[in-house]
Amino acid sequence: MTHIITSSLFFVLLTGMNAGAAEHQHMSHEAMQTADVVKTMQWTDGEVKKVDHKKGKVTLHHAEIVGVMPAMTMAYRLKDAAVLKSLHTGDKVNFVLEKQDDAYLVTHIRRVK
Ligand SMILES: [Cu+2]
Repeated sequence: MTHIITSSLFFVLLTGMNAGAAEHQHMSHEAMQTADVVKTMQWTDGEVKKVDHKKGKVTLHHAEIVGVMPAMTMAYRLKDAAVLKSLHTGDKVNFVLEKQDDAYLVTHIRRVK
C-alpha cells in the first residue's frame, strides 16, 4: 500500500517537470521570433561623400537609423568591395547595414534617382 502511494507521487512530480519544460521551450521560440524581426532589412537614405578603393570603404552621409545611430557622415566597409566600382561621390543611395563584431558593414546598397 505504501509502495503504491509513493509511485503515484513520483508520477505527479514527473508530469509537473514535463509541463515546465514545455513552457520553457515555448518561451525560447518566442524569443527567436523577436530576434528575426530585429534582423529584417532596414533601408536607409544616404549620399556618397567619398569612395576609398584602397581601404574598400564608402563614406556615407545618411539619415537616422532608428535604434542604431543618429544621422551622420561615416565611412563603412562593404560586404562586397567590388560594389565600390559602381559608386561615385554625390550618388544618392539606399543602403542596409549589418553589425559584424564591432563594425557596421554595408550589405546592400543601391543608387536612387
Ligand atoms: Cu555612424
